[in-house]
Amino acid sequence: MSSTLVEYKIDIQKIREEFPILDQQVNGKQLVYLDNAATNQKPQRVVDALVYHYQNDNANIHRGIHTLAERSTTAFEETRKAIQGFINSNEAEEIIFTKGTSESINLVASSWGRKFLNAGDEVLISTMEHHSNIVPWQMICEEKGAILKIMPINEAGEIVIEEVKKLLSEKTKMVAFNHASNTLGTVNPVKQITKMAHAVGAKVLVDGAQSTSHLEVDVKDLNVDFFAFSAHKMYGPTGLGVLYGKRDILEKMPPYQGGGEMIKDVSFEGTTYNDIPYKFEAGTPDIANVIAFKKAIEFIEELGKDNIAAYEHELLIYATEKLAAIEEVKIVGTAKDKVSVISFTVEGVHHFDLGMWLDAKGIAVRTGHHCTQPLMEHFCIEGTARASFSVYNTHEEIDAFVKALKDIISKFK
Ligand code: 7TS
Repeated sequence: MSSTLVEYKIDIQKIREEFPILDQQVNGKQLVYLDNAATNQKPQRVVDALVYHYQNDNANIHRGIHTLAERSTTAFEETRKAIQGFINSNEAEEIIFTKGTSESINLVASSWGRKFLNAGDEVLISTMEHHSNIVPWQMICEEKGAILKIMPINEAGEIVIEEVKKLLSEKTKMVAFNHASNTLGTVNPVKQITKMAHAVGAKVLVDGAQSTSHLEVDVKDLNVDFFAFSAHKMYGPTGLGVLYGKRDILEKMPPYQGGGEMIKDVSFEGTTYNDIPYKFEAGTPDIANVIAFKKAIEFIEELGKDNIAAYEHELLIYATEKLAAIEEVKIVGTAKDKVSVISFTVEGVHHFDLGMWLDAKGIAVRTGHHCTQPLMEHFCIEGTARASFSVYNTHEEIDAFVKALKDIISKFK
């Protein structure tokens, strides 16, 4: 892992003022929230936007011509445009709203897979995928008689590129992998793997659930065919996600679900479907959350991805060094390039006990398999404890976490 410290401009006091939830006692102790890879906290402007929408503008979108419907529709579509800018897609129509990364991947596996996968075709995923980027592919492969293949990883938790080269062939139709691992923190070489996949004619889906709040994401530069992510992991509301897809591919895909909004004309004789993105947005979407999500994007853009990445990298290095110095701690995931996620095991202490004891001291970490059971199997472990940092975390919080961890370890000795 690179320890080069980059200059950043972060006014931590000002940032934390936007997150009143952080200022509370849990079990009689100051809350230290280090479960950001699961979901991070929402700045007040996101909460305010939700309340404002319901108090002032609430109406169903696209269908009404009255003023509230127009206001709601405009605000909803403004978020789509903001996301287009945020990930630098060609057009706002390439942005589809979903319930989250899971639904985005299910949409592609189900719609693209049903049309384009045939018996004997291969889908390539990696060892470090979240279940959301495994199970939908298993389901469609089973249905179509396609074969799921796995890109191996090394002991540091990095995809072995030499092995990927061997796995790719003209049979490979889809390569799906994460931009950053939720369990290991590994940042994967998206551009490199995408180039290799395209060279054999495969499409590429990148699960960006763990990258969009930490790293610069430019879908044009990455040249991926699909990019999936969740609002709630980037300071936005829960239950909302995005699927980016290249227009020419989305246009060839059949609808994912049927219902209102996704049609042009319906008769009992037959139905014509709407244009993208609406073809993939059946039913009333999560209007309020979409509108509030724009504020989360503004929050990230105001701080600047470079600043966020540099500050979080410093937190990562600081915490990694402190944890590595504890004899009983083993860090799982030591890739050169990581987002601010540290998984670890502690000799003699089960990760669930660790999570409970830390919670008793006000410290929130995640424990378990993190929905990456095949990855746990690779490392021959059942689970880990995981500390993950967002831009509002501080060095003092890491100190409190490390001190609590040391206290717990000494009790178990
Ligand atoms: N992919 C990755 C890499 C993830 O980290 C997650 C959620 C998902 C997909 C699914 O996202 P969703 O919004 O559809 O649920 N990861 C985690 C986690 O690490 N702990 O809780 C959720």
